[in-house]
Amino acid sequence: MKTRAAVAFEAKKPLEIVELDLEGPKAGEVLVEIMATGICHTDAYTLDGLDSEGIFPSVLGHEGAGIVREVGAGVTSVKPGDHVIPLYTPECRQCKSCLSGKTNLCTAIRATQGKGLMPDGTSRFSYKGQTVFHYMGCSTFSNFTVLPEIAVAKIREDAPFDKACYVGCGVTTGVGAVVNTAKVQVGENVVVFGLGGIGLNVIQGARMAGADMIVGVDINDSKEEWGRKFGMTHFVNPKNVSDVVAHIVELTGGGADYSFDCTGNTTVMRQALECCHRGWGTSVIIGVAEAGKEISTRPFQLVTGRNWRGTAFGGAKGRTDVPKIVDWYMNGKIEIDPMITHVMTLDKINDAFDLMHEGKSIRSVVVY
Ligand code: NAD
Ligand code: AHE
Ligand code: ZN
Repeated sequence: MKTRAAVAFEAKKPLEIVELDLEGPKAGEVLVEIMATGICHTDAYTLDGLDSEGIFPSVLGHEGAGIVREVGAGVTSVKPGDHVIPLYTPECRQCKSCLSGKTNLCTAIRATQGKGLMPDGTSRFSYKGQTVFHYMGCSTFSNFTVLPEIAVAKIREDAPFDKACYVGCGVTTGVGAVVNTAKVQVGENVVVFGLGGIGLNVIQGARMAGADMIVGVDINDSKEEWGRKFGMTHFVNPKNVSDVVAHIVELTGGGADYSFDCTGNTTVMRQALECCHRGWGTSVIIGVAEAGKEISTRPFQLVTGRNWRGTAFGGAKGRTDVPKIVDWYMNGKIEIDPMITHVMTLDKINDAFDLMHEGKSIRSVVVY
């Protein structure tokens, strides 16, 4: 079949809207009509050529929601008509990682996914006879996409696609980092670096968990108002203080119980670790750093009890947790609507990247 898609033909070039050829689902795969997709900073990072796994030409996008239109042989967990969210972190429930109960990082298809291919080692997308690669196993910047059955979460049908799509990455990543990874407890102090589409979800996750102080840190002053809408109690612009770490340690009476990097900047990651409380503070890296970057700190920071860890997709097990997070939204436990600042059609998708780079959007959503 044909599908309209925004294709990343080359790094650092705008996406081009073209009609691609799409092969139907093979055994264990499903064809999904994407109804809406968010644009996450990770899409921009790959398009900007900063991703060591970046492959071109490819169909980016990993924060979508849609409807199953066709299923391949052997598919049993979803059927045509089901509403689903594509999962860049699948959940096979059979691999060593899934069975461990210790991680959400299913390894069933990670190797082919990282090469822009379906589990059988081929791509379903092509343009004028040339292969176009998948991205993060999702490729939601295409109106239709093919996904492994283990990489779709079935969600309730009354959830609006243009909001539910955000659960496909940003909401789950931010809220999940707080509740699944850090397991923030009532009364604890939280510091969030980077108040964008992810950081604001960390803030609302911390509010939901009953955190006491929720300190937001951003170099863009306009983010103060945004943070406060979702539960931030204090704001710090590092440009206005001489030493951001010392300032936060003072503000929190000794340091954060939990800090979160939502910037992808390795200097910020160090600050996030070092503003943690001596003896127990834990810093969670969410931000994705560009290829070649490394983190550093004095080992003394860890010797004296600070913990450094990371999280992907908020530690959420996709097929199990994503439907629950959609329920949280539908039941009013978490907010999504105000964070979606821009809605556009696919032909305007490059505007979403400009708005993000200019710090003018929280989330842009493309509706098909
Ligand atoms: P975004 O562009 O919406 O937000 C980034 C925010 O960081 C902006 O408000 C910006 O002003 C702020 N910022 C930039 N430099 C800063 C600095 N030096 N100090 C303080 N604040 C600074 O991006 P997003 O969509 O929220 O994504 C944030 C990061 O999370 C990206 O690196 C993205 O790739 C990553 N991410 C990771 C996961 C995961 O599973 N680990 C999932 C989604 C996104
Ligand atoms: N490809 C990059 C790493 C990118 C990365 O860390 N991705 C996150 C999700 S970001 C969503 O916006 C993730 O899930 N990581 C776990 C995984 O298995 O990819 C690189 O450095 O090569
Ligand atoms: Zn993302």
